Amino acid sequence: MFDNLSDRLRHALDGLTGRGRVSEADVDVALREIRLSLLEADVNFRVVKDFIARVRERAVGAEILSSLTAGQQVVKIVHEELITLLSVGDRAFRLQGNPAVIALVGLQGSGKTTSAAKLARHIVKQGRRPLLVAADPYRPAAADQLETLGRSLDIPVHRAPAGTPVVDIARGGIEAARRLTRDTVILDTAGRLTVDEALMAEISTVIAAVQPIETLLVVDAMAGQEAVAVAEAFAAAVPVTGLVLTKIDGDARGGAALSIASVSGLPVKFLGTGEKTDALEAFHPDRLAGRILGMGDILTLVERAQEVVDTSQAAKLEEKLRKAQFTLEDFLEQLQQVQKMGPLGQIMGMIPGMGGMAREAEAAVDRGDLRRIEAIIRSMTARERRDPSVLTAARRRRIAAGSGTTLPDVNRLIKQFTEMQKLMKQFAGGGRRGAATALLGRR
Ligand SMILES: Nc1nc2c(ncn2[C@@H]2O[C@H](COP(=O)(O)OP(=O)(O)OP(=O)(O)O)[C@@H](O)[C@H]2O)c(=O)[nH]1
Ligand SMILES: [Mg+2]
Repeated sequence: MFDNLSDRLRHALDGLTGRGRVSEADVDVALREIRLSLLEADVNFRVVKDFIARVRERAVGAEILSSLTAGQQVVKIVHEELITLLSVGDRAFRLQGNPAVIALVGLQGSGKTTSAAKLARHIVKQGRRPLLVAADPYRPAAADQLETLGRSLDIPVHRAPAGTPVVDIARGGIEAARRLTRDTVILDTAGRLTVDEALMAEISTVIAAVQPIETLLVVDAMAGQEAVAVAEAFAAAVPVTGLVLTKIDGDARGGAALSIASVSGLPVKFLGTGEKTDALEAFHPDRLAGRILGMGDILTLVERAQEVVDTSQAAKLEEKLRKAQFTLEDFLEQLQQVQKMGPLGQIMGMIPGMGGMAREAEAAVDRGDLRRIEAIIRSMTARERRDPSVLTAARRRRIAAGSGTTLPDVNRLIKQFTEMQKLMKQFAGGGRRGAATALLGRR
């Protein structure tokens, strides 16, 4: 979502860091470019105006411009002000109460049901025992959707017959949680196409009845400035405690994400970064600011890796690399681990200095390169995976047909893999660092 903005901001700042001395006029040129890129990213114009004014005030201070590192210092100021802009309100996510009640509210299609499941998964990791409650009495399909998600996560879902008043569903959910000794209730409420009185009245009745410790407003970041207006309308009617910004992975321009907290006064607590239930991140202003300015976000990357990488498996892999016993089977396993961490482009964007290459990786994924490799390996027998030297022309043709690829695709993969194996053998004994470099170099 922030690619374009990120490119432009970095370009504007390069103009400052790529020189010795920096004058007030240089700062103004950069600020003009920053202002335009923020506006083009659909950031609220008042927010942009204040932001630029704050950066300018701090940057043209005499001590800074006369210093030899003026350019870097201005970049630092932009980074800090970006963090300030995103740091509105209290972002703590509270889970007090027995059970702790969390309500998700928002317009239709904003991502409430998906986010309910994501949050449930998120808190299970913290050792909680959530119960999902389908508090949408209008569409049985809505409860079905939540039930499916709950089943996939092994988290129970409470639902009530169609037409049950929503307050009764919510209360029933809380009773069910006590009965089932679940310590957290996540209420997935119904949405409407636009903010209307009936929706607000219904939601405020439910909120008043069950007093959630967190009432999270789910907003679709793709809606741009409209999302900001929605947040203001909800906040006026119900005691919203925070925002979940969804579809951050989309191709909208990012303006909503950057201005919503500052305009609405509501803290962003979570970001939805994909359709799957693991695509939820706690919101960290410093990390997002770093990502936008191309400084990377190693912390989020490490967290994701820790979540998905099985450490015993990693140790086994290391051993295999060292002994040069790495097979196509292991390679497939690695591909899957990387994919579990999320879209490749997203991952690379978090590595400092890799922002630019992220696009290339994404293109490789779009071309289906990874999927093709996976399909090819899956179409092999266990023996073939362990020892590609048995792959005769006839077998390769069978694999191509079975994986929906072509013979040249299969040949290329095997050739690459064999070369990689050769390299690894050379490096075997040279320590795992050598082997790892060889591996990465061949990818
Ligand atoms: N790409 C992407 N898609 C998302 C994200 N969150 C939700 N979606 C998709 O958005 C669509 C709507 O999501 P739901 O969770 O059903 O939305 P809802 O608010 O519950 O919708 P109603 O119950 O109809 O009001 C689904 O197709 C989701 O897969 C996200 O963070 N990224
Ligand atoms: Mg829903």
